[in-house]
Amino acid sequence: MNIEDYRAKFATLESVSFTEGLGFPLVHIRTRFCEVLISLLGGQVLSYQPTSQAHDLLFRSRQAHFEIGKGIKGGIPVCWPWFGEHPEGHGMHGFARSCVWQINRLIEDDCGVVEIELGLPQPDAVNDQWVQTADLTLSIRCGKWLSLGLRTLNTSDQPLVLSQALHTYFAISDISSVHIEGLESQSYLDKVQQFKRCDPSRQPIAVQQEVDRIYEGTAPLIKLVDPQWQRQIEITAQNSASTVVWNPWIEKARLMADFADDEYHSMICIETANAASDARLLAPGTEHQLAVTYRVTAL
Ligand code: TA6
Repeated sequence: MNIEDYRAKFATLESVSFTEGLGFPLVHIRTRFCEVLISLLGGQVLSYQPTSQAHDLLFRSRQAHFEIGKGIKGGIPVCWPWFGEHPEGHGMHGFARSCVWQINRLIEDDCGVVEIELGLPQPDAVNDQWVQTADLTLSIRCGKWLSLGLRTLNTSDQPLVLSQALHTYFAISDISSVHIEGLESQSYLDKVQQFKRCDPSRQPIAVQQEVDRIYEGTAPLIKLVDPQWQRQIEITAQNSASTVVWNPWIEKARLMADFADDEYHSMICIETANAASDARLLAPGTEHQLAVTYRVTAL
């Protein structure tokens, strides 16, 4: 469907509009609770700002690329059907983040909460790196809170090994003044040290250098505390026992064409994942849903 088809199909929803921003369909949602921007390229939430808040929850690079085959640096990229490097060199974080998704369903409930379900066109039809068949949908619930559910159904007759993440880029006042609570007791694999397994820090995480870690066995509730913006974001995960924390810091930021040199100050990724030993095995005909809710509260 093209943008005119979506406009016609969802014409009765006053809180939803469509534009062709940056060459791809964008869905704008504006309700009494929040404003949300979703790109069909990547099936990616780019912006979520509750009406009660002065700042967006999500960061997006001013140098982000909007091209089929490339990920958009910011918002909530979907890493699927693998997280990180592919063992046979098929590129980072799978291909779902760089394909154009379709809208399966879009409704506004009686309370004014908008729910949209996106679907990835048959993966085997969009990418020759993928020989398996699976259905992938992303449900996004836009209200006072933002909830996402990424559901994979193995439609093949072979078991499916799935690793994935909702690679969320949070906007922050400054990297020097935020910290993360809820990961103090977890060991982690440190990508900066060739995935060395490191002991728990026993204290909240404050970032003062490049951080690229897969925390293992993580608890469902993690908090991103930002005293300067007087807010904290509660991240509540379901069906995830691994969490990735990433800030590229100075040198890595300079190496990325789609990320400005100074932007490491204003973002941190906290990614709800099924990564490393938390990868899942889906028997034929079975499904798995990775889910997360983001809730902002005042400090
Ligand atoms: O999730 C963390 C990470 O895997 C980092 O290692 C870093 O490279 C980042 O994702 C961004 O990856 P990208 O392919 O979007 O540049």
